[in-house]
Amino acid sequence: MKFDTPSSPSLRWDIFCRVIDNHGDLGVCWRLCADLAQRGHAVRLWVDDASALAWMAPKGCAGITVHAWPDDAAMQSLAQDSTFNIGDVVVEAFGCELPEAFQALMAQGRLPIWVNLEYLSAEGYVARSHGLASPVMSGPARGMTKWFFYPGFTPDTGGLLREPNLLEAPTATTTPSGGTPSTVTTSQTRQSKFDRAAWLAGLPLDKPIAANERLISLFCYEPAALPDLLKQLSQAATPARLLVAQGRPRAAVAAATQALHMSSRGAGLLHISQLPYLSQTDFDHLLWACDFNFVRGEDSLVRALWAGKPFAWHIYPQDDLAHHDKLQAFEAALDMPADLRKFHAVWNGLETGPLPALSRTAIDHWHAWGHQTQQRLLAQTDLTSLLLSFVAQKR
Ligand code: TRH
Repeated sequence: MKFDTPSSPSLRWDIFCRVIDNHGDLGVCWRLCADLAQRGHAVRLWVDDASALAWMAPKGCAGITVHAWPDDAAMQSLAQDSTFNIGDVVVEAFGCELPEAFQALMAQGRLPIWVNLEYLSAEGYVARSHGLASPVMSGPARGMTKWFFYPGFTPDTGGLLREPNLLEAPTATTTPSGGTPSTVTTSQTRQSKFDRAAWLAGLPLDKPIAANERLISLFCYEPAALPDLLKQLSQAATPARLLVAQGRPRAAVAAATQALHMSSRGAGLLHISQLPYLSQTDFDHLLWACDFNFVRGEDSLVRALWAGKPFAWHIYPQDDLAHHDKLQAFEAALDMPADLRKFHAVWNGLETGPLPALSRTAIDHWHAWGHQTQQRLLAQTDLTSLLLSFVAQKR
């Protein structure tokens, strides 16, 4: 299914997010909220656990207000508040069920466009299901329609989140008070303005980075191949710096170094440095600054694609092993080189070791693929633009 992208009026959005685990649910929702706000929309984010925003988005964002997931008491007072209006668009992220009392409010007055934002996948069902309607058959919103919006890697899907000024010179439409809209084009993108050396120098690291160190970021769950990676890097002939993200990666590295009887700061030419929690903006900077990125889940994968650098994806593991097909669909959709697929197979436990060498030659070889993939995806319309067009069609 293909949607046009007409310019859209400023809308009011209610976006609902439940944090199931880790950081991706909130990470994706916040990126969407920030992208919409940057385009002039007013966004209310309803989330059951907003605590991670303290580091993900410490400065907040103009145009977004964050609200606790409304319980019965909160819903009662909203229902009695004559100034409260449901947004033009209501997004339930990743199938989180909207509170019934909120659905009841939605069913009164002008009906909002109700969108279920799904998880990202390259599997075939995504294009088949993207944009489908789901009539609501029961409950207070009976008679309304919910629309399924699937992010994806091809033009027949909902695309990938990419805010306007990330890689493309943005075209902003401004309306001076009392005047007619005019179009202003700025030529600098966030990535082109990035000062790598200055940013790295500002990181609170245990040891300054040397010019000859290969920089590798690590954001993963608990890959069985992690000790193999550390051993390999410590025995390599060239120096490497592993920049380890907070949380599960830090704990996984601690367990791996202990099992290897290696210092927590590394061995040989490998130096391991711990990172603090970074804001999403600085997390992007980390990916742009490194020669190779280990990412996981959903949002960091997309940001690694936009970084245009080679990366390895630790896919979110599922009990029924559904992630095996999901990983292979991703590799096929993006024409991943065979040796990088092999690396992914071992990193994700689809095959047992040894982990292929993360050598300078391998990284250089995968670099071309990372750049081509970035350019290829950049040619496609981004998720927020597609969502705005979709909403405009349904209103
Ligand atoms: O944390 P993740 O593994 O998240 C998810 C969730 O587990 C979700 O339930 C699951 O379905 C999904 O994966 C597939 O990985 P992800 O998606 O990359 O989210 C991490 C977010 O945290 C991302 O927005 C980047 C952000 N982040 C920072 O902003 N600063 C940091 O320092 C770190 C480590 C992450």
